[in-house]
Amino acid sequence: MLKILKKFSRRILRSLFMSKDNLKIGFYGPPNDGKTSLANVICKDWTGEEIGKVSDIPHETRKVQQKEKVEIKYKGKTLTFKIVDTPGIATKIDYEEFLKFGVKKREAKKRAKEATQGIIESIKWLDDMDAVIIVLNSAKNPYSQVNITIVGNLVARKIPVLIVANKIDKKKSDIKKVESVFPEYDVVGISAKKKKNIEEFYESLFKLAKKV
Ligand SMILES: Nc1nc2c(ncn2[C@@H]2O[C@H](COP(=O)(O)OP(=O)(O)OP(=O)(O)O)[C@@H](O)[C@H]2O)c(=O)[nH]1
Ligand SMILES: [Mg+2]
Repeated sequence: MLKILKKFSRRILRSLFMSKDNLKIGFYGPPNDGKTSLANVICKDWTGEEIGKVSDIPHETRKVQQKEKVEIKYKGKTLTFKIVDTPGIATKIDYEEFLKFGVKKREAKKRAKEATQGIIESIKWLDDMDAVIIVLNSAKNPYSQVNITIVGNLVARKIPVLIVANKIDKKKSDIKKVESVFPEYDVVGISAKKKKNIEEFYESLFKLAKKV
C-alpha cells in the first residue's frame, strides 16, 4: 500500500514540478516478437551502441538490460529516456522447445530455468516504469493470454502504453487485427529488422512521453 502511495505521489510531483526527462521506458511482450531488435535500433540511432543480443531462439533476453541517457530528437524536440529491455513473458516454458533450435539438453534446461526467472524479473520491474512499449509480432494472433495479461497489468497500474505491431515485413502481418484487439491504445506498425516506419515510431514515442 505504502509503495503504491509513494509511486502515486512521485507521479503527481513529476507532473507538477519535474521535467519529463529521463523517462523509464520498458519494452515488454512475448518472447521473440522483437523487443531487443527495436531497443537496439533506438540505442544504435542515438548512442551508437546496441543494448543486447537478438536471436531466433526464444528467451534470448533472460535478464533485464538497460541503456541510460538515450537522448532522442524528434521534430526539434529532445527527450532523454532510460531504455529498459525485458525478458519475454510466457505462460509456459518447456526446455524441449529449445532442443528444436539445436540447443543441447543441459543448456536447454538451464535456459528454461533462467527464462522463468527472467519473467519474474520483468514483472517486478513493471512497477518502476514511467511508460511501457508492448512489442508484438503482427503476423501472429494478438489475442493471447500473455498480451491480455500484460495490458491488464498496465491498466491497473495506470502506466501509459504504446503498442508496437512489429514484423510488418512479414506476409501475414495484420496491423488492423492488433488495433481491433486493443482499440483503446495507440498502435504503430514497424519492422525493427528492416527498419521500416521508424520515424512514425518516434512520433508515437513522443506522444507516449506526453502521457506520463
Ligand atoms: N521478419 C522480421 N523479423 C524480426 C523483426 N524484428 C525482429 N525480428 C526477428 O525476430 C527474432 C527475435 O527478435 P528479438 O529482438 O530477439 O526478440 P525479443 O522480443 O527480444 O525476444 P526475447 O528476448 O526472447 O524475449 C530475431 O530472429 C529477429 O531477427 C522484424 O521486424 N521482422
Ligand atoms: Mg530480447
